[in-house]
Amino acid sequence: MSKERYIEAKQRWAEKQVTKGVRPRAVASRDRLPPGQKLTTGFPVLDLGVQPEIPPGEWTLTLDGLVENPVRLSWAEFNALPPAEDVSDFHCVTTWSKYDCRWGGVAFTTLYALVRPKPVARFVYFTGYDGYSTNVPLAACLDDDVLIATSFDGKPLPREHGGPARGIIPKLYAWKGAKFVRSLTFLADDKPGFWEVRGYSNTADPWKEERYA
Ligand SMILES: Nc1nc2c(c(=O)[nH]1)N[C@H]1C(S)=C(S)[C@@H](COP(=O)(O)O)O[C@H]1N2
Ligand SMILES: [Mo]
Repeated sequence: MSKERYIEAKQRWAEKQVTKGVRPRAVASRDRLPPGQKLTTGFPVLDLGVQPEIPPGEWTLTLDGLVENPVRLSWAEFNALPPAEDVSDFHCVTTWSKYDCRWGGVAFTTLYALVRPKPVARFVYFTGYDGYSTNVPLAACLDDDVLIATSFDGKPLPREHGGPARGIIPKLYAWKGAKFVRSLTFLADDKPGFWEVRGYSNTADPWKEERYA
């Protein structure tokens, strides 16, 4: 190995350690549990009564709407994008929270750079293969902990938790993370999703207890 390659490798390793170090997530504390939430060690499943089975050969992720470069990615194309991993807490509006969820997949920011949203795009509308939908301000999606996740705890995302791929937006209640995700549409105007039209909060900040509108 040349000296340069060695230094590059060491540098990448050091960067990884820093990445780990900036995410200290050791002990449960009251500061960590949003108001009205209870910690669970299990992983409840919430869906619309259907868990669509999408064979990898048929799975696509469409990114369209107000973007310069709309794309429809196959499973292979999606998985060829730079991988991302993040550990975050998961807060469901039905009052359970789960700490230290290790999600792997592709960072929203990677997809953002790929499709290049037009300046007028301010909202993202996520659709699932089960007909689910949810809406999120684009600004909220640009956090570095927002992923389209395809793995949980280092293993392929189980179907009951939204596999092959789901949205994860840790800073909002979990209904904003579309399971079985099929498309992301960039919009100028907000368009309420499945639960949002049924009285759930549009903004969904667990720290402000924005549960229902
Ligand atoms: N496609 C789809 N995504 C969905 C849902 C759904 O019914 N369909 N439920 C939402 C709700 S209300 C919650 S709390 C989380 C639950 O994720 P989990 O089943 O992995 O715990 O998924 C969200 N994403
Ligand atoms: Mo939920």
